[in-house]
Amino acid sequence: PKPIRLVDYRPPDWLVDTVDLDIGLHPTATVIRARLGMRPNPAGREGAPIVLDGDELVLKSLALDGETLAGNAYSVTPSSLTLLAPPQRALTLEIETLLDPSANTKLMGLYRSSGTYCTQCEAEGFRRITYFPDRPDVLAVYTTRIEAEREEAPVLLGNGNKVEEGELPGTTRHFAVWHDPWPKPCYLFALVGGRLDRVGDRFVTATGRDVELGIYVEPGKAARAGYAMDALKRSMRWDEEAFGCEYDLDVFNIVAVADFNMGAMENKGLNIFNDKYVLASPETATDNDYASIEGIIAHEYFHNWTGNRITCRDWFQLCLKEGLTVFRDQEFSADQRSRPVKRIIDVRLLKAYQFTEDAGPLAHPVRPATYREINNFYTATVYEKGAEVVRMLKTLLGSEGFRNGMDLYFERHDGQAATIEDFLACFADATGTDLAQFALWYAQSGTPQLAITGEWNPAERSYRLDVEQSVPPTPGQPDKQPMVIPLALGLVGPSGEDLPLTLADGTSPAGGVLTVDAPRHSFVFRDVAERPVPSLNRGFAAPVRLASNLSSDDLVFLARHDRDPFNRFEAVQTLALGYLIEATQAVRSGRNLPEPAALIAAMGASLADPALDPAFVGQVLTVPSESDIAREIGRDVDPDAVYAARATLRRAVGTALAEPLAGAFERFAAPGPYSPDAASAGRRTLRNTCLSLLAEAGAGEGVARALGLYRAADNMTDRLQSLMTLCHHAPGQRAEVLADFYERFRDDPLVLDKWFGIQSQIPEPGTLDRVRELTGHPAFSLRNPNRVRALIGSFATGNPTQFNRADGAGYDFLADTVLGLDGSNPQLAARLLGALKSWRVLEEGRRGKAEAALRRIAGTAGLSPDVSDIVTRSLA
Ligand code: BAL
Ligand code: ZN
Repeated sequence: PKPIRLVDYRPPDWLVDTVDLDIGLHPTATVIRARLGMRPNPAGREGAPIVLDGDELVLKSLALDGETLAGNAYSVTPSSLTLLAPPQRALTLEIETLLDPSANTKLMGLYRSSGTYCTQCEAEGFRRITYFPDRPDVLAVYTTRIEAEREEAPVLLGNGNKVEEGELPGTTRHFAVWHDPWPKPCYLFALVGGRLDRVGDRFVTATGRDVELGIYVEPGKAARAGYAMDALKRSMRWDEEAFGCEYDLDVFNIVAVADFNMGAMENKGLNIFNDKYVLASPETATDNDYASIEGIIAHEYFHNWTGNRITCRDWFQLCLKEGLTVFRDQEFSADQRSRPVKRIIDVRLLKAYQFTEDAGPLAHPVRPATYREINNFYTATVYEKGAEVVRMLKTLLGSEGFRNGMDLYFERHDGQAATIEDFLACFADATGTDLAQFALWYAQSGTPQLAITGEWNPAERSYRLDVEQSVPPTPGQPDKQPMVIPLALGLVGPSGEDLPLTLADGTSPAGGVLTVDAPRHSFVFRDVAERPVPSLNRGFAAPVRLASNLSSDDLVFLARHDRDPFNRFEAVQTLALGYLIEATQAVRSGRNLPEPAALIAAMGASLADPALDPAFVGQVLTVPSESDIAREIGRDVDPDAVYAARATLRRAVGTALAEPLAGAFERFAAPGPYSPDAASAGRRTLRNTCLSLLAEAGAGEGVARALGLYRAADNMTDRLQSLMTLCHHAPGQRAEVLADFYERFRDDPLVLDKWFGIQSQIPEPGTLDRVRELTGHPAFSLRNPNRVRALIGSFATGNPTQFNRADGAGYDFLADTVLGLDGSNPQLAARLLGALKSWRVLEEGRRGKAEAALRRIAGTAGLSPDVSDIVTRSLA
């Protein structure tokens, strides 16, 4: 396909004001009758034809203002329906199409999941339901009549409010009519029909509107939807309080389905979810699952204002709704849980996914300027870096300025399809700030790097920071301009207190934030009587890589004393990464490994500090992942050496701190029955981290404790974590516990995913054969995205040594899977292929084998646009 370019944007030639749909659900022959009230767009081209998008549709009839159209009045291609010379006035188009939901394996458009009819229209799925101008800047009011067999689909749901329902006399069919008064783009259309159980509740909004809430799940699973409902109500209240956003319909429904390409979808008034992000019980869901459910329920709900009431003009603006909504859900979770720990978790994910993406061939700006397949841009860059950019706006403008900008955005653009320029203009206007240079965050890809040197001058009692910024070259962007980077910092004095930050001219940086907007700066602080240690990029306020002249002693000092908890954590991570990079080199060259004494001391001090939140300590004790180490090394990476270095460090920590680790494991045992709250979850994180270190070191009876925990567990967090520890560190026990786990949960698909995932991540040579064998397991299916991600996705992204086997067999397996899946579910196939995006950092032998696998895919005829786009960019 030809690239689509942002600069080519043109307003639509025709607008759609109303859409009336009449949908007759049938497993293989669903009939869609669409009546579109259209008119020429005054901002479009005069006399333009009506061009509608379509994909895999069968056109049954077409009428204009009630008259069937002659065959020569229109043309149909596999991707469009064109009315060649329509009258240039308001008109009504009636289109009848036929589709087969059961054959829709792409899970885009209307399909069936375990017999339930459901839809997914973002980004371009509505064109698989009817012919339509499938672009987000065409906003219409929808009325949807859904008809189905009562027996097959007693529940019929649509967008908006239900206005009518009834039986069809003399038949076995019934119907419901839903009307959504809010104009919306077609990507927010949804319908559901099925045999589902409902959990109901109510919510009274700030102005007293009574909203009926419903969560629909597969029969028998209603008891597992309680946490999602609670999270929904908390989200609705929070959005009123934090952003002044109130819900705007009488009904809000959520439906959980088992087969879903994404995590969830924010369709107006009818969110459809991957059931993984709705269903939870202590026995089946981990603490992380609960936290994800809370975050994703909030995310989709928050889209009601940031995404739905104000949508995107075109798909280049995807970050307008996604980056902003991720920022909002992160803030919500931070308010509901521990703010510092939430930030640590978010930054870990940002580095793992976004920094890695930004450093490889798939790097793209937060707002891309071109794409071939929009499905491939639902990325960590658009979502997570997009959220960081919004966070930086808040840091630079302050809470009040940020809120004023948001208020203006809602006021000015409600009901519109907006752009990033529109968004930034609201903040510029509300605060009188020039954001022209800041806008580069949306246009330039690559992770900016700050090189900072600090020097204390005792004679002048001053402290000088020399700051240099650079942005590395990325695909299509060899040269970069300097960015606006908020540098949040403190100068920590010898007693651990922050020293006053007074610049040479007597001013103090507002909120402790310096603005770095040139290639080089020197900041001089005066009245610094003692040598401070600078705490840089506090709270990870800017998503940048940082190199500084802090010594190992400085980092140990910050780990103990910094009042910014994020940087206390980060100091330990920086020490660990420094050690791991050196140790990896030592492994490769056969040298003795360095001693991690300073690092172990810093970890030990955290473990011993009773004032610290256990969840925080758990993070401190979690050393950087193999992919983090590989990314930091950046070239000529040998995954086996990385693994060996990391395992050596973990063994050293487990051995040296055996006693306090075992002590913490005992001390933080759960006082009562399971509760998913953040404090209880934090205790479990810490215990399980201690256990895993002990087991790795063969110390502190780690394996025996893990076995005990597995057997006694009353919750999935402990059961899964102990199972993982046993699978990795107690090969003798592995078969027995895996079989036990399978027998307990064989009928529970979401838990079975965990069973598949755990086996695919065992870091030893037999794993690829095991994964291959598991693809033949009766419970494995390429049709269920969760299952594919659990077994094959986690092998490719969560098992670096085995995926990156020196013989290339891991790459060949992935390539075979991608090619096998591409015909049925190209979106999922393209996602899996993304696992190869860092192939260029590998050492020569593996790099050659990875490239060969990519070239084999590239040379295959008939690739989907999704896979073709990823493979082409990966090889460019
Ligand atoms: N809009 C796609 C799913 C999400 O980001 O909410
Ligand atoms: Zn979203």
